This record gives sequence, C-alpha cells and structure tokens, in this order.
Amino acid sequence: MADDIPQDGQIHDTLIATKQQWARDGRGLTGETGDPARDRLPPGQRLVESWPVLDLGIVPRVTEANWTLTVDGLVENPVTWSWTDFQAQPRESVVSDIHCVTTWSRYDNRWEGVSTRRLLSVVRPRPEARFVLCHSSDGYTTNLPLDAFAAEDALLATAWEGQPISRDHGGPVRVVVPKLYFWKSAKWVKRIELLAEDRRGYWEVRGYHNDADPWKEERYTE
Ligand SMILES: Nc1nc2c(c(=O)[nH]1)N[C@H]1C(S)=C(S)[C@@H](COP(=O)(O)O)O[C@H]1N2
Ligand SMILES: [Mo]
Repeated sequence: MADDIPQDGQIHDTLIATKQQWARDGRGLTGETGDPARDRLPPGQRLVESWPVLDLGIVPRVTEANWTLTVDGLVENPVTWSWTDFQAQPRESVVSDIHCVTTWSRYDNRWEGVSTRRLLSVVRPRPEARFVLCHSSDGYTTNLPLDAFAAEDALLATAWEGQPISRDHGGPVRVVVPKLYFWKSAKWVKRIELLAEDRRGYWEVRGYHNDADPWKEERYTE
C-alpha cells in the first residue's frame, strides 16, 4: 500500500529555504508576458538539452508491485488502481515542452501514459468538483483547477522518450501537465483528490503562484 513505500533521503531543508527565498526575491521574473502563438520559449526561460532532476531530498522506492493510485473526493466512482488495473487503460502519446520555474525549459518530450481525461471519464467528477489536489509518495502535494488537470495534453505518464520513467523523474507513474510550470506535475503520484474548494499544495503554501502559467510568468505568489 502507498503508505508503506520505503523512502531514501530526507527533506533537504536548506534547498527548500533557498527556493522560498527565491520566491520572495522574485528570482527569474522579467515582467514580460509571452504569447504561445508567437514564441516557443516563455519569458525568463532558457533552453536545456538534458533533463534536470528536482525533488525535496526524498526519493521513494515506488515499483510496479507496490504502486497504487487512488482517485477520490468528489467523484461518483472512486477507484484504487493497481499497476495491472492501470495497464488495462487505453494509452496515449503526447509530445510537449517542459517549463520549470527555476527557468529551464526542455522541448519535445515524448510522453506515454493514460490521459487525465480518460481517468476522469472513469471516476466521473461530481458537478461541484472544481479543483484537484495531487498527493505523492514523498509527501509532496500540488493543486490545480480541474479544467487545467483535464487539458488535452495532460497525462499520467509511464514513459519518456520510449523508456519507462526513471525513479528520479517520478516513475513508475508521474503526472505531466505541460501548460503549467513543472512543479504542478506530481512525481510518484499516489492519490488524486477532487475538491469543491481549492487547497494549496507544497510549493503553493511556500510562495509559489497558485496558477503557474509560464506565459504570464506566474512564478511566485500573486
Ligand atoms: N512528488 C514530487 N513531485 C514533484 C516534485 C517533488 O519534489 N516531488 N518537484 C516538482 C518540481 S519543482 C519540478 S520542477 C518537477 C521536476 O521533475 P523532474 O525531476 O522530473 O525534472 O517535479 C515536480 N513534481
Ligand atoms: Mo520546479
């Protein structure tokens, strides 16, 4: 069960404090608004080739055998999926760009997994459900509007560039919501909770913006 998943490492307090200071300082802010119809790179971002790893210092040992995903809260049909249940879902492939608030972007990531729209069609959100809170096996959480979670390019991803997503990058299953800064994409996802009222996640209570649109530079608390 998800709560028994072993973890390596410990919370990296100084790194977290540094990021909170960056939020207070407005690090990376240019004051510009980008236009995705015109530009590929959002304001204040720089392109990288390799894929950096960011975490809180804790790396859970999630495997296909111990992974489960619970989707609950304001849904008609709450589910807890094992890896086998998850594999039975139809799969999709999406190519998208990553934009991290720490100012790196990486183009053309080919993801495979189960679309968030497919997941929602199974659990059937109640009319009052308007927000999503993602919970992860390292204790991380992140919140987003249900509409943003249900974007056509959003996935519960199991593969990147044709390979299973590595443990460091949140494997075996991570969320990918490419239209928002990457902190909204939960690694090692174990629970997706549908809510009527918004509830802020890990970074959202530590100075990061609630909405996280890279084109509007929504990096830090509004
Ligand atoms: N569970 C979990 N998900 C997480 C994080 C985390 O620390 N734990 N960090 C977030 C942040 S700030 C970023 S930029 C991306 C980093 O993903 P990556 O390590 O695959 O690049 O994951 C996001 N999702
Ligand atoms: Mo990030």
